[in-house]
Amino acid sequence: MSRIVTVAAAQLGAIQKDDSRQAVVRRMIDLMDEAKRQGADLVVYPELALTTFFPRWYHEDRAEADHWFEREMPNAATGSLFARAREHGMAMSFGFAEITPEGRHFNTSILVERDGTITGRYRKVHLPGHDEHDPERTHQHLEKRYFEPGDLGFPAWRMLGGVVGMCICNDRRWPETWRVLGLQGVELVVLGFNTPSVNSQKGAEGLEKRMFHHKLSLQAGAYQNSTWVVAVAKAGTEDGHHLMGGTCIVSPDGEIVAEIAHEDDGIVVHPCDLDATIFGKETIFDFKRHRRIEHYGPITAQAGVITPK
Ligand code: CDV
Repeated sequence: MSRIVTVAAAQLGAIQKDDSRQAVVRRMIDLMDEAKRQGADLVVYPELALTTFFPRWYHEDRAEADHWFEREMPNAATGSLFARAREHGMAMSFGFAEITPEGRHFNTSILVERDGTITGRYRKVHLPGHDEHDPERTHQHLEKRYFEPGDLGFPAWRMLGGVVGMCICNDRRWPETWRVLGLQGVELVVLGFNTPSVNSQKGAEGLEKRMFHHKLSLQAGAYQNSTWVVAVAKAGTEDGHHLMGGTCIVSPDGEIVAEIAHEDDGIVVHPCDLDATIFGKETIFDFKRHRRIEHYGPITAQAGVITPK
């Protein structure tokens, strides 16, 4: 039986503060229709796909940001997206800001089966940025103000004939993310990102360097865990703030096999052969044979650095 999953990475261009969820969902449906025309089984959208990247805006009263959050999924704004996915028999993944019935806030992404069932939910673990207004920065990045760290770990799910995992944006820079997914035999990792093209604390770190770090992280994560990776940007200039593109699909060998070179709405499609993950998993990255867990204690026992005396 073929284990080829044809994946569409569906990049969204900028979403302005005043753009409605309904307008964004229409754009997502257009991308999904194109993905269907190109034979995709799964369409992957970015982090916080339904709104502008609102953590750049400081509100003294955190509750003023609550209107960017979704209280249920699907909901009135996204119902048509779920309906179209069901019509196409297409699985999908997208990110959104989640507020739970208990009032907890998370940066979340979901995996949705071809029949519209939500199979997987992931809540971003590695929240970058800060939680108070920081006048030293060229722009704010207040994820730590508006979200709690995810409480679900890094699960993986059986889906589309393989093992699929998710992470979100900054998570891709952390080898711990990839290895926890790798230890579940993940064959496809999908992730969305919103990455400002300049470091808010180091102006000299611009687009070129940031793109390098982005691809370095994805390619290392893919190779070292022998998994496909689909990484999808929200790109372009949102209310004067530039987000880089860099949407791409990476093979289990760590090679970029498809990418988008612009910053607008658009898709790139690739047939991902899940069996291509087997060689790496059975040889150089056969974890059971080669990992030396007796030496890895500090990875879970300490967060910060302890230098030698
Ligand atoms: N949305 C993000 O998590 N962005 C971070 C930026 C702030 C560095 C990222 O890792 O791309």
